[in-house]
Amino acid sequence: MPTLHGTHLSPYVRKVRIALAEKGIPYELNPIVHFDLPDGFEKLHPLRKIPVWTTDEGENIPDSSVIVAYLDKVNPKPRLVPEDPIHFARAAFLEEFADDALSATIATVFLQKVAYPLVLGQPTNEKVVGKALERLPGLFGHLDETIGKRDFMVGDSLTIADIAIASPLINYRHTGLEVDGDAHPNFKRYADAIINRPTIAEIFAEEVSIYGGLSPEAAARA
Ligand SMILES: N[C@@H](CCC(=O)N[C@@H](CS)C(=O)NCC(=O)O)C(=O)O
Repeated sequence: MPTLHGTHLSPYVRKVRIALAEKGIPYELNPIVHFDLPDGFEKLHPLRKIPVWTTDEGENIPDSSVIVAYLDKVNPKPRLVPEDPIHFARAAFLEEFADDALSATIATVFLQKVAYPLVLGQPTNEKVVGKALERLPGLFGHLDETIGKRDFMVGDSLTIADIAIASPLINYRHTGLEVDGDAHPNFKRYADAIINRPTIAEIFAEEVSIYGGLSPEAAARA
């Protein structure tokens, strides 16, 4: 069986897991964390990052975007990377937007509010959280404008753009925070719907069952 290497809580690993769930591809998860990778992991990923996908033939495919693009070629149903050139360009940019600015900003909040206190026993640095939270309205604002009244970011079905955006939103939800519906009503409606999509809701519920309530706020809300 193919193996996906990387912890559930990485937004990049989760991107691949959502794509695998949408396509109904069976796999094993090797939930290693990026700050404690085994010796020799550079043979799987030269930059020692997660995720890596190991095929049945023993080919190691690094990088979430590359893995999803590969899976879309070997198992195109449902297609997640649009074929139409303009739809492809819009989805590829939104994937980059989510992987870069959105994931990095939410990761700062997630590490400070969840990972450092729970895993390392370090207190949350509220100043760092505050600075990261100042960047979010600009990012959510772009997504609010892009989604408007539609259900999907590109075209009329789920694409890699929606998956890439949903993934860090789950980390955001693990911190106990929600998109502000007064400031970003379109994006709030979209975020709630995408996180409740069965494949994504199942992955979110599995993470909560493995890692517990994560943040005190999330535990109080559950
Ligand atoms: N562009 C990469 C980003 C992967 C990435 O940065 N993963 C993090 C974990 S969430 C990591 O392995 N970081 C280790 C490092 O940067 O050294 C992808 O989409 O797979």
